[in-house]
Amino acid sequence: MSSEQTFIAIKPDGVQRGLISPIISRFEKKGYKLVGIKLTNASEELLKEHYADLQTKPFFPGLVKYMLSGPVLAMVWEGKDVVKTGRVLLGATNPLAAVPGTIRGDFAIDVGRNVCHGSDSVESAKKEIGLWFGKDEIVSYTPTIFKWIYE
Ligand code: DAT
Ligand code: MG
Repeated sequence: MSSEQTFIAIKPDGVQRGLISPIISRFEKKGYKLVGIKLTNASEELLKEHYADLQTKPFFPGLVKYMLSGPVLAMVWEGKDVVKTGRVLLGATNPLAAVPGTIRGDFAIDVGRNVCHGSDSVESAKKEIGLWFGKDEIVSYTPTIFKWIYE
């Protein structure tokens, strides 16, 4: 069993559009374990740090404004290969290029309203989890169904 963790967020458009339950459902049904969750209004400071690698991009101000436009559902999911596979569940950054069956492929059109975020590496997952969550907000438990999910 892997303890790899990733940071997954439902952006303000996803929250407003009532997409919290279908998005969580896909991670749950896959077999991943939810170990942290909170609905939060992110600060501008946090968002600028979260997207620090994009600060020189022309869309950066619009991206921060969008992320400030409402509450974000911040989550930490755990399991085998969850960073890479989590991004497969989300689909391509540009929803028009995202395959049907993925979250962005099914629920979004514009890249600036792509409803969800997922860490792109184990290293950025660690950074993002540390930014969005305190250590006491991450729980540890073993779901009893795990013997039916992992061999
Ligand atoms: P991802 O969210 O798939 O990791 P990213 O880290 O490259 O993609 O970009 C972060 C977010 O910035 C992305 O989810 C939506 C926005 N974004 C990326 N490229 C964009 C573009 N060309 N125009 C507008 N927004 C963009
Ligand atoms: Mg990214």
